[in-house]
Amino acid sequence: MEDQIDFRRMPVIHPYKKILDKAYSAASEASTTVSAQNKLLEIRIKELKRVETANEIICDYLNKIVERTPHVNLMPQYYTEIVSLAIDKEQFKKSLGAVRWAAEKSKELSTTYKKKLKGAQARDLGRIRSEYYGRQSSVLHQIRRDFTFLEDCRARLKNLPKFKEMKTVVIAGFPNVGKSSMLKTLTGAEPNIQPYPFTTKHVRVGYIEKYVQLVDTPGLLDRSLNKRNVIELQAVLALQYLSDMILFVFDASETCGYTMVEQMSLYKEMKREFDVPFAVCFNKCDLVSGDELDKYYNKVGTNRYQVSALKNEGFSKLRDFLLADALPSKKKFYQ
Ligand SMILES: Nc1nc2c(ncn2[C@@H]2O[C@H](COP(=O)(O)OP(=O)(O)OP(=O)(O)O)[C@@H](O)[C@H]2O)c(=O)[nH]1
Ligand SMILES: [Mg+2]
Repeated sequence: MEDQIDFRRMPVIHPYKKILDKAYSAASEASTTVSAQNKLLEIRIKELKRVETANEIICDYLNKIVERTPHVNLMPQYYTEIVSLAIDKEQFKKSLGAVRWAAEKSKELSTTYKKKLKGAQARDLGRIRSEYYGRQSSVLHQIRRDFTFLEDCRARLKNLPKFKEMKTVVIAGFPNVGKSSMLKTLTGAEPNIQPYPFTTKHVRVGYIEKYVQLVDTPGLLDRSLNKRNVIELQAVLALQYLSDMILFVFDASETCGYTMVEQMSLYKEMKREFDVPFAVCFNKCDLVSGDELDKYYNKVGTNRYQVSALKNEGFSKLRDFLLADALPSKKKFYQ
């Protein structure tokens, strides 16, 4: 499945004239290698060689596009939804269908014209081959817009974030609460950074002992859920489809610029929206006293932790909790 949804495998889709130029010049070159004692026979073989070579290059290229382009129908649902935000999914299917059609049509043309060349009078050979070139060019001309469209899709989709199939915890919360700092502290290593298409925003992915995947979304959740733009929606969809758990981060010190009341209301909104287990972290506890936190601490369920990402304090219990149902002995769904 991973291979099928890697848009990086798609070949660059060149303008159709470039493919034709390449095919016809390779055809001319290949024909120069042909020689036969009988001059008439040589001309026939040369023309056959041209048709064959041009067809091989064109069909190989078209088939490569079809084979290496991920098929929308075979993708997991969350991926299809993200793809639909980036491109016109129906047009994508049609354009891929058009390339498949062109590959079949090109094969058919070469068979027809090779037959014609074999049975034709010597004086007609050149004309027949150029008729073949004309018809082959027209097949690619007909799908020129599909080429442009697919190339545009490739450019947009090649950078879609990739995730592994394992327990996935998405870190969420207002901007500046310390989500990225927590990812770094929890996973130790520098996270692997994945770009979102059309934007400078990135998602960061880190791993706890190879068993838990942590996804850090950029500071998106600063508006209520109905006012999102496309990029924000992508992150929300990723949350919806990827997460086995959401780790909601509060900035207990409020230095992020959002009050605890505002943060609590986002937390409640997310609890309503996402039907997955939540764990809650009160971060920046180095800046506040425990008493100040009490009234919020009791409102967030039992999976709650007080930490300081800056000082690397309070993480061992949280780490154990996140690992608890993902370790190999307990793995049920993630292998
Ligand atoms: N005092 C203190 N500062 C912290 C702590 N954790 C993070 N910070 C600081 O808070 C600021 C924001 O941290 P980030 O980790 O970038 O926050 P973020 O939630 O990823 O921010 P966005 O990506 O914009 O949503 C940085 O200046 C951090 O150094 C903490 O535990 N204590
Ligand atoms: Mg961040």
